[in-house]
Amino acid sequence: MDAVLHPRPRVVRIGRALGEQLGGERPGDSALSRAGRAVEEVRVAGPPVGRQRGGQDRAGVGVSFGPGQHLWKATTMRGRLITIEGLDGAGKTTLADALVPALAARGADIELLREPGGVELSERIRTLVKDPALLVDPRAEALLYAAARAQLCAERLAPLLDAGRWVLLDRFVDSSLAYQGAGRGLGVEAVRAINDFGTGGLVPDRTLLLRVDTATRDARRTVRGEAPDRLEREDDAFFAAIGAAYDALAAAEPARIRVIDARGAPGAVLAAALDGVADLLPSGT
Ligand code: ATM
Repeated sequence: MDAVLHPRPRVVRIGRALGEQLGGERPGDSALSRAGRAVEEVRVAGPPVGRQRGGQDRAGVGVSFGPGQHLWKATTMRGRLITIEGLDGAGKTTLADALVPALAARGADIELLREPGGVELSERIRTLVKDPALLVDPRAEALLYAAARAQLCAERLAPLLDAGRWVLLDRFVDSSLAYQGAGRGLGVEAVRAINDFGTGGLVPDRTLLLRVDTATRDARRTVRGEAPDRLEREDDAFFAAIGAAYDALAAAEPARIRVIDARGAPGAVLAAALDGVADLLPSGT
């Protein structure tokens, strides 16, 4: 999938040895051997490409010619992973509900998922981590979010992306980096490490970071009128640390993370979000 650390062409070749390097899949099992997969690209390459992505490069076929030189035959149209991030009250849900039909109208075969959640185990973990009656140590909290994410990746995300679908995901690893890494003070790199383990290193193609001021957040949460969950009971310093961490992540990865001013009306936020993913859309839309 293109949703990876190193945005290189997605290629897989025929040949048992190579197939095994690309995550252990045998040639006959490849997703491209199934019907209806579009071919994206043909090229010649030297050393194995995508090995570092492990099982993420399983779709496709190709031909190996000999030591160090291979015809990387075909790549498949892979799905896209778009994530939405931001503090509670930033308007993630409102944006997600509008963005799905807007992207579908522009040719994306898209599914909306949320974190923690999206599959049974992860939804149950969601109930646990939000429960104000539970004592949850910060490290346990980080591991619970990572476990929910690992299950979502294995059970739902990877199959959807492998099948060429788009996924709009309400929160992903950046939430853990900001909330557990910075908010809980566990350290961004420590939290990144457990999430790399959980996701196999999956990185979104694009992340839309909704930024709002505290007054706007408070007003929106008041309108919602819901009882605060376990995390929402934290103090201002907790959320200030999370906001600062999100800003630092965006500054470190400007190509992936697009910051959106989410103080405005839903239509304006949607327009900014569409602008933020325009380059990923099928051409001509
Ligand atoms: P939502 O209510 O935005 O879906 O998220 C659930 C809570 O879990 C949210 N709480 N607040 N405020 C953010 C928090 N969360 C983390 O702390 N770490 C994570 O990795 C994720 C995905 C969510």
